[in-house]
Amino acid sequence: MKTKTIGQQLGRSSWAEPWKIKMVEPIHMISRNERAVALEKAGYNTFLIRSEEVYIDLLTDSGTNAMSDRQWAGMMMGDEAYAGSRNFYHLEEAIQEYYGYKYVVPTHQGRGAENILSKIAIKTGQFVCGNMYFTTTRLHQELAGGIFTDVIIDEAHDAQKEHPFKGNVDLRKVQKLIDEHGAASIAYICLAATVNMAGGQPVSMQNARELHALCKKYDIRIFLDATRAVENAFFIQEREEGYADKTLAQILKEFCSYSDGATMSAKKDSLANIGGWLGLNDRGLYEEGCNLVVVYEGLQTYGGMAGRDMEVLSIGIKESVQDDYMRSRIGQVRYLGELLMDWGIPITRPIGGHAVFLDAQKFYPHIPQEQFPAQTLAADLYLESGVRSMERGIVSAGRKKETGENYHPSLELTRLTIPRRVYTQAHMDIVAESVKNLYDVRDQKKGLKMIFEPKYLRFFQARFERL
Ligand code: PLI
Repeated sequence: MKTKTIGQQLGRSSWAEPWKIKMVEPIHMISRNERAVALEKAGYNTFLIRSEEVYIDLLTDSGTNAMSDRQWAGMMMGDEAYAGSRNFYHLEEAIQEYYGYKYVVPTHQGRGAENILSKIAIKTGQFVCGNMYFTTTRLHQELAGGIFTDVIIDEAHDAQKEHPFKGNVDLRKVQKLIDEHGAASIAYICLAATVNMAGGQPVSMQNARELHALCKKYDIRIFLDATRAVENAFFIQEREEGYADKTLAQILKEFCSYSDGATMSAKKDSLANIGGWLGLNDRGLYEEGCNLVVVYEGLQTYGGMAGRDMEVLSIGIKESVQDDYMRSRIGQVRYLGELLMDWGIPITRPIGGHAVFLDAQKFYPHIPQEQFPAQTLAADLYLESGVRSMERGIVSAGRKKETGENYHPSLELTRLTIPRRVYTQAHMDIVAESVKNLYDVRDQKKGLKMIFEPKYLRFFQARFERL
């Protein structure tokens, strides 16, 4: 693995953001007693805590980005016509230019695109291969009658294993499925870049290229989950032979060229607070997508977004592929991760793109997975410090569609997700110190019991009690 530190790439010893702050939003910390009340009221689920009760909010990087002055200016240029808004055409042009897809169906956010793609591209009983699952993505695939099959490399299931491209697809797993069931049994490959549930781990260009060649041979389509594909491009530039001198924009375009289309949650990479799209190269599929977008999202020229949202997005796409921006983005995530590693705190390795994932099974070895160690860790971190994180383990994994049994994922993680352009290095210091303080008293902590479980995506609304 060719690794240069962020500082080395910049020719200096540290990294810094290529922007300065123009507007601030006050935050404050409520008392420990108040946090204890808030946590109990929220059923020990950090999704159910009010934002005002949070000090540093690392729940998610989704829709939590700070916009640039250009994006705020773009908001004033919203064309709020019901049909044919000029902002849609700006967005369409930006997607065509930077992601390379011919046709664009706008949606209110990523899962809107997942719903439409699943409905138009999956027949009941078909397999949908993925490089690990994502919660909303798998649910839409299953609701459309698909059978999700994990084809990520084995290394991804071990939080401690070092691998430069832990998000890679194991082509032998795809080939085996083809050999056993035939290519027609596979609806498509859902290729996520970078892999959220594996710890923000990237896919290499070589892997995408080889997957494309394999799928072409058998006439199987590949749809990219492009939600964090620019972050993926950064890792290719940093780690893969032949890409150090290419721009992120060039890498992104090549990466996308190995797919037939993409679903996008623009609330992440694209530096917006809302939005999504489905990109397609096939005219027939696009027409089917247009049929459904008017049922679930809105007209094919707004798909649930206001004109101003689409303008913000088209500007955000251009800002997201700026190399110096992305270096500082990943640099901040790495800064936090390295502090934690220096203190011997177990995290998923290598440090990924959008978040630092605490390895909850190693953090709380005395709490069995049935007692939700990652959920417990998220609750305890909030209680001790006001820092909000999120469970990415057995609660998020949910139940098997066929048997109703719990999945038992090998990864039991608590995610410290870094919003883009929002927090400073000093905030990262506070977060690291908070985790360290909790780590020092980890033996005293007890697990949780689930007392309410919703039917779908239970991690959002489930409630717990302290054991
Ligand atoms: O939250 P949406 O509907 O805009 O996007 C769904 C979605 C799809 N793919 C991936 C990889 C995601 O990470 C994703 C949403 N992620 C959230 C909300 C997160 O906190 O990670």
